[in-house]
Amino acid sequence: MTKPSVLLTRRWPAAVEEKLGAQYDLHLNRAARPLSAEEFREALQHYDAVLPTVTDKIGRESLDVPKAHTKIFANYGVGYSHIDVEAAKSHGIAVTNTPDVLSECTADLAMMLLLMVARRAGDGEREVRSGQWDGWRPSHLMGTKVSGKTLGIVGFGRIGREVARRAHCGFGMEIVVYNRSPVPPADLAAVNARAAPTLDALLPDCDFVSLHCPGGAGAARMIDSRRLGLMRPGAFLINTARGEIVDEAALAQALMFETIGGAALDVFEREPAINPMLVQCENLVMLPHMGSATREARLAMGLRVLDNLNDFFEGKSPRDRVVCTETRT
Ligand code: 8YV
Repeated sequence: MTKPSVLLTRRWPAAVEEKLGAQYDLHLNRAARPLSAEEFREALQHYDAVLPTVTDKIGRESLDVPKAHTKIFANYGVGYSHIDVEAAKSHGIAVTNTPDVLSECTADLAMMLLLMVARRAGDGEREVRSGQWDGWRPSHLMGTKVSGKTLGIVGFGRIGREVARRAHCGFGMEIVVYNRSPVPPADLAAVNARAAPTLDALLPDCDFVSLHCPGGAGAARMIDSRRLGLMRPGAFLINTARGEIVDEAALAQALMFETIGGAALDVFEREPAINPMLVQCENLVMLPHMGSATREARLAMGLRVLDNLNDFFEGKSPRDRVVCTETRT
């Protein structure tokens, strides 16, 4: 039996590429850049499976082929707002993602950003490296205490829960949650959290707000200038979810006029482009989309993709199916 052909749109950790290569007819994109829409359309005519990442914008243009040969997009990552799932479905292409295996590392990074912005770690690091530090003084780089403060979690899925656990058990923070669907009381009780009825109700109650909801058109600019205005003066916004959730121009304005205390971002509206207004903001920490960037998580994500592919090509329903089409027999 011939092995299904599989295209990796970017290079993955070597151990995963090796495992994929042992089971599938593996093709690698050796260029260190994402595929263009034209290259993507070409790939759809040839490969049984295409394994994309967040840098592949799989919208109508990339899917504009009369008939796709590809049967599955097995995405390397939990978020899939870069894939037009309706268009994929109309071609009969199944879509899977990689939940669970990156939740802890992404939550660790969210906590790191929260601490960095509150305690001015970026300012301090820049000062030391540039040789500008002229010694200890009582009012030098004073930040904001984290322990015991109130943290608002927007989106109480796997990552949001891990952040709540760290913040509550490790830092004694009070947790307030806003989630689109009701959260079971036991899940709230696990971190002594209370649920806010709306996002607008959560924002004024929090010293820190951390975003953990899915991106996509439905969430676009959910945090806009009005909602930034509902945050406490001195409060901090943390985004490790998706860039489109925050109106960056409105955020830059809030940071410049110091209507909030600061922000920390791992994701951006037009990655890897950074809004030049954000670069001007001193009370902002920025990282290059590295929430899941640990050897452990990236390996586990790859193995999870492999699981999904194996299920799919064995005719079973993949465990992480987000778009359902009939499975291959
Ligand atoms: C991934 C992420 O590295 O999983 C996600 O949704 O944002 C990142 O942790 C990225 O998506 C890889 O494609």
